[in-house]
Amino acid sequence: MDLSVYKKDFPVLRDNPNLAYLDSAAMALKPDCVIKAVDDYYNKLGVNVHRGVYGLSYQATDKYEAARTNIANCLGAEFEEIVFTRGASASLNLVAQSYGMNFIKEGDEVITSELEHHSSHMPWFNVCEKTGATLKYIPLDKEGRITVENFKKVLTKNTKVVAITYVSNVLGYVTPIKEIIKLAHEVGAIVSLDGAQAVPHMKVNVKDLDCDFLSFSGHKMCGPTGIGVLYGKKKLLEKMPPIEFGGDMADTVTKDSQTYKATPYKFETGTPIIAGAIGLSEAFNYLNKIGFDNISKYENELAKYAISKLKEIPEVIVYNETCETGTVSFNLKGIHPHDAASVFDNHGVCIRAGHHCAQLITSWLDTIGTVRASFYFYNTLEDVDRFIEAVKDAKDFFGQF
Ligand code: 7TS
Repeated sequence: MDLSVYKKDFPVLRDNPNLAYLDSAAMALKPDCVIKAVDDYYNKLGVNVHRGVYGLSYQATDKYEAARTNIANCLGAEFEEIVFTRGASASLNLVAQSYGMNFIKEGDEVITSELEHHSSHMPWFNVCEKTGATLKYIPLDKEGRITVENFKKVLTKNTKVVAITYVSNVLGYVTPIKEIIKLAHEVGAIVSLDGAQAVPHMKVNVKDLDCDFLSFSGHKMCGPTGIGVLYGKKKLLEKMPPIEFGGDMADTVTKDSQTYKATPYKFETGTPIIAGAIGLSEAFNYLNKIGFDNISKYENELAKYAISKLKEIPEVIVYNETCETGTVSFNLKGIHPHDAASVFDNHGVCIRAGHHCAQLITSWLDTIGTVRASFYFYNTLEDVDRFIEAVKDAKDFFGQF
């Protein structure tokens, strides 16, 4: 299977034919169809939704709400269960601020892991600090994975929330989430899933998973920046209070009282991210056409090829040899990841270096950071070869000192 034919759909790659863009875990590039969908909204509509009593505004509202319907269908969710946010971080914080601050109390337990991105773990650290609940960490296995066996060791009848990642942004491991959700539900806990690195790469169906919340960003799945989704089970969203107040979310307002619209609108204060939602819906259509199974298989083939080449270089430490997705984390012995990254730039290879906003796992790996190459379907074997040349060059360059 060769998905690199899709490379032609990306203006940045057409304009930079020698670029090896290996930083899709930070942000995916945007194909023509998504840019056009955003462009069309601004060119042909360009007005606010839910407010105007004129044709253009009705059309903009229809487009915006059609995006919600499409995204709900793609995830197996209901319309009312899709809240548009600024991104995964905003979605994860909404769950913690609304559900956590109102339904968690002293004596309760929240389970998370050292594999988390800061945006998954920190909101719950804050909730526990404020409420007196206890934050517990699933012990990782020797590779750094979350396992069902280790999850059972921290799960108790006091567990009220499990807040974990579906796919790690540093090691690319896939959490055995279905079994974990089942066990969490058996003790009455809810599961808030960080899907930022999962939804762009694999078919995710919330009904099949039975997760309570799922958060992700549009920009990591070929969508625009500034748009994200919080999926929440309707019965949970209905009982959760809003955390932001103002325009569009209010129902009736008097000097003595205020009431709010039903979900999802009570969580979307002010003018929404109209172009973002329309663009994200188009990104879902585009990825669905390529096929999520094809995407995950292809990017893992690229990662496996990269890992096999990296292992031929004795100075390289690979942290996630058994990774089943498209992410490779490594270091060159004795070389700071940021120093190594500077050499990559000279080769036209875009990668990320550092702690990747996941300091718990870089500490666990006993390093200050890693160099991370993250592949997507528009990458090619040639990109991997270019990347390996850059690794060799970095090794030779810093090896002189
Ligand atoms: N959760 C995970 C697992 C992530 O990888 C990221 C972003 C977030 C949450 C936050 O997403 P945002 O869109 O709100 O920023 N991760 C990365 C990364 O790995 N490199 O840059 C951003």
